[in-house]
Amino acid sequence: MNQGSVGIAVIGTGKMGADHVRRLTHVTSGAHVAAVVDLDHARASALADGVDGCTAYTDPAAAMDADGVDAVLIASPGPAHEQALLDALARDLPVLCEKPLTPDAESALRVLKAEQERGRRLIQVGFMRRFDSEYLQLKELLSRGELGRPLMLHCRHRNASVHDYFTNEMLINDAVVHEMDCARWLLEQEITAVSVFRPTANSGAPEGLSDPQLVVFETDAGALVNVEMFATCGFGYQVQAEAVCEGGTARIGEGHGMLTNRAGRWGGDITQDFIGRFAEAYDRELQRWVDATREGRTTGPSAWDGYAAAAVCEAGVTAQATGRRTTVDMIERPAFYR
Ligand code: ISE
Repeated sequence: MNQGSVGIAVIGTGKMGADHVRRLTHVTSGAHVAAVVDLDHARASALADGVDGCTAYTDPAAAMDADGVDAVLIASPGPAHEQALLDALARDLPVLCEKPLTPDAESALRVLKAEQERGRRLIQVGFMRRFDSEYLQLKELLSRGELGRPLMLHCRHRNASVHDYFTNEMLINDAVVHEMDCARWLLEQEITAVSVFRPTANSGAPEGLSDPQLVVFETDAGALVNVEMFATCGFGYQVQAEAVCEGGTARIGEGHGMLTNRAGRWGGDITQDFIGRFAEAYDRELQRWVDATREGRTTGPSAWDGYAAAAVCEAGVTAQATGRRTTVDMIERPAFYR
């Protein structure tokens, strides 16, 4: 590491990758972007030009082999993740991989196997909600047990809009996947079955997308989690959760920012996308990853969490397509990830 600063190769320079390059350059301490990678060389070069000492590549493996690259941040589309993860593991490089770990459980298992063969954890999965201050508060409250056993979680996940190419499967794999991870993490329970219900579709949704959808998870300890997933609500980005426990309830995500009174009305702003809503969570996530990497450790959501989410997504997509309650097919958690 150059004077203790972690040199990072950022793979993928779309919305998320570009935002992480900005963050690593201007917000995170102890790290710098040494390389950016994109199949679109012009896009990677334009980004690299704005960062001192950063080189643009089109091949992830070439960037990983470059002098001064100590760690990898994967923000490319999901289907490209497996190869990039295996390349990073083969080079013993710590990785922060945006979700999904990989697009399906079978490929996620290959990644788990490769990581276990290295003999130590190297992968952190980018489930950023685990770093959001409100989610952390809720987690802390549930862990202290003051409210008693959690029985239900009510979740709402609303996007203002989505691209025209957004599909029903993406609604599960791209969006509801966050609730799968949060439910597992908050409740410390595994999801065992998924059901999906579709009310009358919003006529403003892209062709072929049935939106909103109501997704229900059952857990191995008997809790129920319901998720209102509304990807085209039109008014903004909202992520809310309420835990219902034996001794009380706790709710987060109300977005109590500044409230104004004006012309006979009161109100406030609604964030418009996840980059804004979870800005602070992304900052904390990256800082913790860099700090752990500098100490030679890997923390945060693991490849196991990425695999578990992929397995639940598979059940979710089947439940959505068939209209039937679908059980989750998962391997036993290996001792390595306990
Ligand atoms: C997007 O890919 C994300 O990861 C966001 O966090 C999520 O809220 C959004 O629905 C997804 O499309």
